[in-house]
Amino acid sequence: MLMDIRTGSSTLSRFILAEQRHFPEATGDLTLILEQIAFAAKLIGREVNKAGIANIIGSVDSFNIHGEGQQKLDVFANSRMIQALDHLGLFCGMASEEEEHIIPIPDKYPKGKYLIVFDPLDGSSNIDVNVNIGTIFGIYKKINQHPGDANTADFLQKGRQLTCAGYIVYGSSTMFVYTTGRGVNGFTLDPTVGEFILSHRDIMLPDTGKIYSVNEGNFEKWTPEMQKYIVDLRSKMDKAYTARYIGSLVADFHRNLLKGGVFLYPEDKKNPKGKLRLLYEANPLAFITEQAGGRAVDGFNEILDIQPENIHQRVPLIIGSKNEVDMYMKYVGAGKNK
Ligand code: AHM
Ligand code: MG
Repeated sequence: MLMDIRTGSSTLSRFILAEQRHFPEATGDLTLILEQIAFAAKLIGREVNKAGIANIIGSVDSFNIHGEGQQKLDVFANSRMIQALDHLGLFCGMASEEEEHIIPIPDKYPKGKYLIVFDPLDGSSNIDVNVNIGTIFGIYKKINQHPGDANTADFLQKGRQLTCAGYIVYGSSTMFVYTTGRGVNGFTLDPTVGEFILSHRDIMLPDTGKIYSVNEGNFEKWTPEMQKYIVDLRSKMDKAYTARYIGSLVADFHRNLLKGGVFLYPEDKKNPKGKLRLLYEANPLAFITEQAGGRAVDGFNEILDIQPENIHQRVPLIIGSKNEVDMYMKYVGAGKNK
């Protein structure tokens, strides 16, 4: 799976083009979109890397719609994603975790058949402390038969209908990971040439892993079933589980994708519907997870089968290696009515 980036010399562009040939009906649109996202990621990654020296760290005097203080880099990342994509003539609308309403395509540009949802800078509470953060995106086709701009209803598609999903993690290196439903591949940015190079081909999540990732500070707020699951993971299972929690979903997810394990952000007394967002976070990562052989649930349903009711909907997220997620479902009583 892990390739030497000196010998595995396929660039992201070359790889996408080769993939496109597997879809005879492909127009090249998705290729262009992914290249533009990669370009936005390079710009965001550059700002992330120089955040400490560019006086860009810190809050701006605004709050996003969830009431969280927005960081300057959140604002930067959000606008870079929009600017990279709005002019292509391929989208009829965009939705961002950072914006209350759907983002229209400016009138001066033609409209296309795609919709994109994104979390421009996930894990933003970690910006100030030099910890890994990321960008998450999902791409759909408009299925409702109306011309022109997308409306909110167009975004309320199940994750199962995703055409493409991916994320970028800004870590010790910058990595771009995506799927179009034909497996999951990862690309590492070679900063000396400014290209994403195929470094992780056909990523498969181990069926079981020994990592569990959860904010255990919430223990007292969890349901008894959730508490029992974690207590048993810690003490009674036949192998030694180990806890790893960064507090940046993309980074926690990425580590577990490569090493195996489970990430959990369940419902709790403070967040009765979970904390993470179905459209911007859970669905794209669930698509990647299923493509890599893993599983993602909310405790009752597969994440990808949930019918969204609004674009900023939160959802409990339990995601990762199949065995650990199956085990969670046994503990919380899957199948019972909510
Ligand atoms: P955000 O930074 O896009 O708002 O994402 C929310 C973050 C996730 O990256 C992470 O998994 C989670 O919130 C951590 O929450 P907590 O600090 O409650 O453990
Ligand atoms: Mg996020």
